[in-house]
Amino acid sequence: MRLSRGFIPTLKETPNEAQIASHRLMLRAGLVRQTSAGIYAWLPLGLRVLRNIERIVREEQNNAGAQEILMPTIQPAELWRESGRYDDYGKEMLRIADRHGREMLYGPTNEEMVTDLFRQSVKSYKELPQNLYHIQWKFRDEVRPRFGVMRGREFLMKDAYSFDLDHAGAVASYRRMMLAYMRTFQRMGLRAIPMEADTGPIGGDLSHEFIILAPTGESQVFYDAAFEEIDAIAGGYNHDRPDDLARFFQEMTSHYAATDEKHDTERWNRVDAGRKREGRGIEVGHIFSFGTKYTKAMGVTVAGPDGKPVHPEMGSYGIGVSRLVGAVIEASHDGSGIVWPDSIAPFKAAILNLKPGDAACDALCEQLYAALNGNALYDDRPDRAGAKFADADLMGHPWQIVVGPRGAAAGSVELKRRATGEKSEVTPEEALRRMGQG
Ligand code: P5A
Repeated sequence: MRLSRGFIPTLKETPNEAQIASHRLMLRAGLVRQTSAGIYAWLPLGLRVLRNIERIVREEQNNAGAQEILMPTIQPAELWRESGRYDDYGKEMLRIADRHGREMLYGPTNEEMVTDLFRQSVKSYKELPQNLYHIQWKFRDEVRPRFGVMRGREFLMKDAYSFDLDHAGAVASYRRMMLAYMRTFQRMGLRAIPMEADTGPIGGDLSHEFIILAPTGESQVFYDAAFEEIDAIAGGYNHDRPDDLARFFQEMTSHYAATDEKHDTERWNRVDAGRKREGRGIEVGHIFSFGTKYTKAMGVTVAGPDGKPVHPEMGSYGIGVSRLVGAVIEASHDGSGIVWPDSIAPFKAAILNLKPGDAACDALCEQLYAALNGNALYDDRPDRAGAKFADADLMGHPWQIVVGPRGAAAGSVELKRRATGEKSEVTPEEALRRMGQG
């Protein structure tokens, strides 16, 4: 993308309404704009990040054996009457009527709808287990939408739903998703910690929140430093091996970790003083195992091995896809702007042409822009160098390639790594090679 033609409305001033760094930076770097309270439009730069997060989430869900579907945002009220949640959900649910006066709602989550889809098609235990997910917009009329996309009213969620014949199967599905989640967050450069949680309106008796640390987090968290050493990717856990899943789950649940809601001072006091860690946390995912809550309420059975009807056991597993954009920024920014992890950056590099119109600068920039094959934002604007440096830092591309007239004449560029600030004078080929693009 050429910045002179791009729709990337950056702001010099800090917007008044933004209280936390990620919200300020998302507005200033031109990622999103608010259209109503807690509702945002995603602009080109922000949408590229959102899509990158979706891609990682999707790859890890598929790897774990979940199958992607796409359910609608609008749901019929009857389904929610069946489960008993239509009234329970209260004012957070956006209720609407169609032209025939039928009660509908904008889905805050999809347990009922997926259970209904399952009920229509699955008849035998032989078709189990199943895990279905989608990445779809949700609406929750939050009392206090705030912090930009972190607590929005309309937000993008990945939600998966598992169906198993028995409790042992449901436990394996739960653990498989926990592993997929830890891998997902790690690939985004985040250290997430699973913490036991309340189940709220989703229900059930087993649930973990995935919390990442950031000073602006909504809850106080307490955890054992052992979590800082866990590597869900290098650990070599296989989703399909029950022993691996058991070993992984043991590792995730044997050390102390709790939010203030579930904090147990007695157990906390037993943690070695040198290993106690405390801070604020942001919930980026939440998984639930609720057995037969929905299959019973909605009368769903499959024929079991002995021919008798069985209520399948379910779990549901959520990731806050749009919230993650803010959460990653909270975890990775500095005084000059965003510092994107390579895996989700909107562009791999910014190419800064310090003298547009200079034949050598233009030619070299065009050459680099072509070599980066859609993965670069080319700052070809006729602005001063200072403004270009500031915008590139603000937008946070992992690499900056600075092309000035002196270097261009001599066949060199300046390559800067955004995360460390490290700069080097190299040939264009060497710059591409270092970026893993040569
Ligand atoms: C799990 C999947 C559920 O809804 N049903 C389907 C279960 N869980 S949850 O914890 O309520 O939400 C899952 C994740 O969605 C994100 N999230 C939000 N993101 C932005 N704005 C909001 N208002 C919001 N509410 C929830 C969180 O990351 C949460 O972990």
